[in-house]
Amino acid sequence: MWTQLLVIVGYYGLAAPRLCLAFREEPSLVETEVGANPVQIEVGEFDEAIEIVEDVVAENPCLNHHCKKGKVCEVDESNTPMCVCQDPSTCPTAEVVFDHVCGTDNKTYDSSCHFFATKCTLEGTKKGHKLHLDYVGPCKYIEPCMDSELKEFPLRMRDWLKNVLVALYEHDKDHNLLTEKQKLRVKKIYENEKRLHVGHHSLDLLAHDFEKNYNMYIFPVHWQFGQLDQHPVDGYLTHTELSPLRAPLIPMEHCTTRFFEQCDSDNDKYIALEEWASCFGIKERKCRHQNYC
Ligand SMILES: *[C@@H]1O[C@H](CO)[C@@H](O)[C@H](O)[C@H]1NC(C)=O
Ligand SMILES: [Ca+2]
Ligand SMILES: [Ca+2]
Repeated sequence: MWTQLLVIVGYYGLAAPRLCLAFREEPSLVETEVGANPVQIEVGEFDEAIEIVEDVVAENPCLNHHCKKGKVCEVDESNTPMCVCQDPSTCPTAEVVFDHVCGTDNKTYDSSCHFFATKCTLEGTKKGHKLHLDYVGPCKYIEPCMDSELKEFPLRMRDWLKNVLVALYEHDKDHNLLTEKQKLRVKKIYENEKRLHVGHHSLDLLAHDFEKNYNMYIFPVHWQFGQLDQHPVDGYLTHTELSPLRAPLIPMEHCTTRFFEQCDSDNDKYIALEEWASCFGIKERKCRHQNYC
């Protein structure tokens, strides 16, 4: 499965903004709506028009008011902006099955918009607190993950993370997916002739390679953590932060859920950098900021 997943990697890498947008529960900028405002687009040369824009901004306090996913901005009688739950029926209709998402309640939602709007209506309840976006696509039967399979999971995923990064590096000639500093680190892996190339490798070989070329795996593991740890950047992954990686993976890799559950070894619902590293067999190192590891 992980070999096929490389296709997604390209996808994951290139479409990362889409995935992030789809699953981020953090305040999404209302800027998109500003951009969509034809008054603004057409101003440009006309001074009068610019004044109109200022009026619009002054009149509509919602333009600069950010609401988190599942909420929309509305003004009350005193023209004060506030975030209220979005009515799910105002969500754009899902066009493809891929837009559907499965909640942790094992219910299929038309889109992530429908999901977050529904979650919002449950805010403050125990049910709402426990409800998360589980995975991409309609709910389906996911076969149980056996202990033996769970043991294989980090070996394959570690190899996959390394391949993801190398693939991103290769694509990066056109896109700026990696920073210069990151490129230098991946270049070392990419150019290392001892690198295990993409393919279906036996577990023995994967384990052997990890032992032999341990250093090649450190950066990919830390890099992925840094990619996910964004809201906020604090060395911990929440369920929402983990979502861009977890949600597309679950339908294809049935051990994903168990793996990340056991990765949270102290069971506090957060995956700390130390927990993450140790899940992948990376020894703890003395570095506070994962970007420099
Ligand atoms: C979740 O729903 C799917 C599709 O309706 C079903 O096949 C599956 O068995 C359900 N899973 C659980 C854990 O109830
Ligand atoms: Ca975080
Ligand atoms: Ca934890």
